[in-house]
Amino acid sequence: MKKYIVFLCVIATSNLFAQTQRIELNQNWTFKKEQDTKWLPAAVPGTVHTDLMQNKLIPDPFFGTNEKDVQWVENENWEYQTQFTATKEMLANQNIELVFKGLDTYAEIELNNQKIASTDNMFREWRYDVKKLLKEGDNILKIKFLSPYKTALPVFDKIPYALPADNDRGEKHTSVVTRKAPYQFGWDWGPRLLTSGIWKPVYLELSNTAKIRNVQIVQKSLTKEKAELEIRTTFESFDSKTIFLKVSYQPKDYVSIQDLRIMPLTLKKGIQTYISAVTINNPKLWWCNGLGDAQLYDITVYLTSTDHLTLDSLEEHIGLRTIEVVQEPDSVGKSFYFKVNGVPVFMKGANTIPFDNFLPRVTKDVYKNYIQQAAQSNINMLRVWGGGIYEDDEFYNQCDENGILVWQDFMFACSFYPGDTAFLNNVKAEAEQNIIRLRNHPSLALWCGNNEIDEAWHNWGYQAANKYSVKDSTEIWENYKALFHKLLPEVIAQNDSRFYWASSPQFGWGRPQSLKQGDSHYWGIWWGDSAFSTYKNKVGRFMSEYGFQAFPDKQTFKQYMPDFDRAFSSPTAQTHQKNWKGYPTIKKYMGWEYKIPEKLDDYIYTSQILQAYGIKTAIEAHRKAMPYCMGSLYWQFNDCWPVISWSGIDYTGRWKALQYFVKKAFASDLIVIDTTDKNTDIWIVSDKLQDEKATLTVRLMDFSGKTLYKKSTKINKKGNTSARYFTFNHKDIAFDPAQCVLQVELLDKKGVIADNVHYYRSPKDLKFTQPAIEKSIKVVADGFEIRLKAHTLVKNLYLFLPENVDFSDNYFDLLPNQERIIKCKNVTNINALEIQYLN
Ligand code: BMA
Repeated sequence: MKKYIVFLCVIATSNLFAQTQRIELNQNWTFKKEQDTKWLPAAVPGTVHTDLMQNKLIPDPFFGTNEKDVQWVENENWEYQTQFTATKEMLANQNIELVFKGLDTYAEIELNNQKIASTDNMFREWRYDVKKLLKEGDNILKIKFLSPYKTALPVFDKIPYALPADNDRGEKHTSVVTRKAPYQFGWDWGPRLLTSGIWKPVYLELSNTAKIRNVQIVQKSLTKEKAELEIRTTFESFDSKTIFLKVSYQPKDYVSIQDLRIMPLTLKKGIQTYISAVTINNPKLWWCNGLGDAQLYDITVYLTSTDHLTLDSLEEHIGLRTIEVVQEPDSVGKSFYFKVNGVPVFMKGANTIPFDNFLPRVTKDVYKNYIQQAAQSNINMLRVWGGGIYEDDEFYNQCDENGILVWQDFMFACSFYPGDTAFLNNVKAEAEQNIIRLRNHPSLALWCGNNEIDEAWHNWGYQAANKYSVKDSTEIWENYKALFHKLLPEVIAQNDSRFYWASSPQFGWGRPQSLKQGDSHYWGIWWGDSAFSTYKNKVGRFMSEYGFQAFPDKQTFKQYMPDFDRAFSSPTAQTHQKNWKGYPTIKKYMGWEYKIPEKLDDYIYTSQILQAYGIKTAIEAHRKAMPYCMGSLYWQFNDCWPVISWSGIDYTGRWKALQYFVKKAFASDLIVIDTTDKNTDIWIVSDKLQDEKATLTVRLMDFSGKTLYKKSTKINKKGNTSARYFTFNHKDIAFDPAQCVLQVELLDKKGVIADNVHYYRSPKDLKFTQPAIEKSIKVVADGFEIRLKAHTLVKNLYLFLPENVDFSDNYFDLLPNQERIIKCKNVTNINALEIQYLN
């Protein structure tokens, strides 16, 4: 986390201060197709697609069927150019580097008509010494982006066999040789949009005497009394002089510097690392969401001259915590869980994909918003899945602040890759840079080599389907091992101390091994057409993927897919569903549980409660099985464009029913209702670390609210445990399973701390009566309160507003005679409120 000095336009900078300066080169950019003559305005950071859109040369690729009309863009070369002024004072600096935080992907860079370099990896940062190339006055920086598809073809064509890459929708699957975000080549929830451009900041970095390259903060020990840290500062010096290295630390947001260590250094020219030690007394620990504060400390390293003039500084936010991945043999297989600060913690979370196809649109505010929504959903872990990008710093900053741990994949997914030296060296540099960039984040929990590649090779028939010769097949697997069993673990060991896991999952699909050890992706539901109830049996040690699709919000259809048709046959409907079995699978499962609606709006709504019901079943089964199972990460948290997908939050930021259900299913206290033909068992899962006294209330009622059975019991709820607390036998109670609902509540002195409901038949077999809903709306300080009540059951009551508003709850069951008050923020027109429910 370098501190940037941002100049909005290039201005003359004085050399009076010797401190390293960064001068953003984000102004005056123009672009054109290589063979065109007219230069057009461009935004940097940006992408060629967003520039073309801005200049009205292509339509919005996210709208209707436009995706297909913009495919030509990937086959062209694009030129970008800017002019900036360099002053005499700027040129007087000892070291001047031109820094690109990210170039997408095949770029040729020229400064003042002199070629500087070619690049070939979107995930790398590029730095060039340009002191000799700059001149006083006007300078011209030009970057030619070569077609990401065509440029890769000659490399691809040299490989004598087909490397699998099933999601790549190009004529040739060049994604396997291109270090570019895999999802951009097409995925089963994403369009094919091969962007080009300066997708991250570009600036000149001016330094004198010495500058910091990076800082590694290593926690040597952590006790209640003290944290011992080692600060490894790597810097480059341009002189042989004596300077000071100062390290300050303070709890984040403290105004005054708490501690400052000053060390004199004698510089040698070149790159060197200096290690200093810092002890923090009475440390406050960093905890993950739900278990305590995510306390951060600011550590700043300064290089100063002997007269205390700052030469360079770098600030990092760290958290003091321990984290372990525990794999101990047990009677079944081997455990797989995370211990944070010595405590086993059940990981509740989701898989993220990139937040847009046009990445520079994902601003700091967008990240903040999404990560805060994850925290509000009681999530304590997000997996940055290997088919996207190493996320922006802000993603990890927000995870640090919100106590969300990150399972970090390297960017390899569902494909095989070449093993030649050039490819491996490119990946090595990519891995080194990203490990160094991310390693000080307390949120970072583990490194994982790839998504599903090991599993695909051994168990999904990738090897068999391609009919490889023994020689080719051996080579492909040797290349796999060179990358994921050798190169990546070695680079990690050199630069970080975190746990490395070669592939997620270790085993998949609910095969016997996958339920006994390692992490597991369970796709028997959706891909294998098994019923939702199968989630209860297929519980492994750490469920890192499982999911089910639903339609996005109906307003998202209005905005991006107005001509979407209920038969799902229109070109728009075909464009916005990327999974070949998507529509029929949703319909098949819907038919098992619900009456299939005729109208599109009803279908959208039903698909959402279907998905929410399915994933709730999974999460409850996973948490109930703790400590056998210690993690549940559903697929998938978000979308990158408007689409029918597995996400809980759609592209426009609107919550599907799933996200409201997840929030409840991931709460610290969870009630799980488990039934057989004979009994109903009530389990409570508590993630709180301490035991608590509570009251458990069980009430079975018919749909008009008549109580058929009621029982209240005092319990001692065990901390960090799942246990059964109550059972009743069905034969003791007379009830019609098609017309009754079981309500279970857990109360402490202050009121309800958890609740859940259960039905003894599928929704399609329930005999509803038409409810009369009483509704009143009150204006409150930050929005509205909607009071709702009905004398008969209202199942899955859905509040809809065309605006993207924040409802405190939605898609909930309004029980007979129960009053619910729903808070609603960010609303301008509450009169547009609509209510929908299941009938
Ligand atoms: C998972 C992911 C993705 C995919 C999803 C849905 O296994 O890793 O590759 O999008 O399944 O099919």
